[in-house]
Amino acid sequence: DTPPGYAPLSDATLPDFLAAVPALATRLGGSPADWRVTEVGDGNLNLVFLVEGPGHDGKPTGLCVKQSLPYLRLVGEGWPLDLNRAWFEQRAMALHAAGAAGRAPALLHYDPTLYAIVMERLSPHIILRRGLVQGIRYPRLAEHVSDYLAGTLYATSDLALPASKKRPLVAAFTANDALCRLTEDVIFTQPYMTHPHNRWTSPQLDATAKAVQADTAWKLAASRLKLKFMASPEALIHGDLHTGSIMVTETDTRVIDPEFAFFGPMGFDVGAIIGNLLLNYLSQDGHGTEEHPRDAYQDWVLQTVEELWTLFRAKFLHLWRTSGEGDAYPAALFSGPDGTACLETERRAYLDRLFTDALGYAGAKITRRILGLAHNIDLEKIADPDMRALCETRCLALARSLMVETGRYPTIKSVTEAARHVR
Ligand code: ADP
Ligand code: SR1
Ligand code: MG
Ligand code: MG
Ligand code: MG
Repeated sequence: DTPPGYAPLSDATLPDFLAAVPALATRLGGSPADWRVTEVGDGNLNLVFLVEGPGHDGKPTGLCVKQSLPYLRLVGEGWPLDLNRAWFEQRAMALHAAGAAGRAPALLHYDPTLYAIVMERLSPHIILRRGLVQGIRYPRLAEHVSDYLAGTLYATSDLALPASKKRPLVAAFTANDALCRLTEDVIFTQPYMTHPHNRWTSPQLDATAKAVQADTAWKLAASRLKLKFMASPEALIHGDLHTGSIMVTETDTRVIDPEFAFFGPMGFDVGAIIGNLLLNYLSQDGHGTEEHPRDAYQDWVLQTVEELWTLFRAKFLHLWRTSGEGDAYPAALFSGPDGTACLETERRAYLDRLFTDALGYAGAKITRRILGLAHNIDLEKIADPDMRALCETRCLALARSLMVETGRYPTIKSVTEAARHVR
């Protein structure tokens, strides 16, 4: 059952929907009959349409319309899913834009009856993961993603927001229960048990998947990370910040798809992107050829991981030093040189804990893409199953170590060195 007035949009009905919103119709230009609609959704959950109109002054203009389906698209109607995820997505887009302006598509309109978001169409951007699989470099990726992470996470945390402003936001996003539970199930639970949703490269990884189910230390680490995910409303996190949620050109970077947003641990977002980049690094041996080796490209991926963390840490610390208005560390308690020094030590310790969290989550995000329900093209596009399984085995070895032996990684350099040497 869907709410009154809701129906999935189609190429045929979309022009009428847009025509009824004057600002959108004006932006597209011409008349609805002139608008070209294509459904491009390649994600796991929703419908996504791109619409192009003649615009003004002969300059064609596009829009992107994203609509919730009443089920999980990847699986089909047999897996119902809360339509309201679109509301959380557009609310997160608006709140995150305040902390990280320009790092996401502009939000243009929200229709609460159709659960449809209208946003800027990104062009000629492509999904980062696709670019990484092709071996394309993005020189500003670390700078832009660290801007997004530091800006969104700091601005929605207790360090920046007075408690009276943050608590109502935490309450509102607590209702994104369906998507939080999806993450809890498919990332932190199912990959570690026998479950019909799971799949892996078989028979090559059969023994590994079985061993994971008997690996108490690994299961404990996954459950501890899950507990932190459930019980740490640190900031409004994106909640699904993998390399398929970032669109890029060589000079621009935009984050899309924050439908999993809720107040959770900051390390989950930071770890998601680091984990996806490490997975991509380890998949490159399956894409390189003698004619087109990927060794230099792999170096660039790891350099990006290092820069991303280093820049994020510096930017987050800078924001905290220069614009803290939260209630947790009242300025009156930390006046004078002693207070200043001890607050700085506190800030650095906070970032050290965040780093540890991020490494654990990076490992969990890698593991789920190899043993769980939803996989990544980085590995899926490796046609030879033996080569794919070799890359996946290395991914799992690194992932387990990041989750179980997190203390072995005091610096981001120690993580990238481990990725280089994992066998
Ligand atoms: P899902 O929630 O189903 O994963 P996404 O938000 O990730 O949906 O979008 C699915 C696809 O639609 C993306 O992979 C991308 O190709 C395209 N897309 C999404 N948003 C935009 C946009 N603003 N501009 C252009 N293409 C977009
Ligand atoms: C059913 S699992 C689908 C996955 O796709 C989304 O993008 C999230 O990563 C989710 O875990
Ligand atoms: Mg997506
Ligand atoms: Mg999504
Ligand atoms: Mg190599």
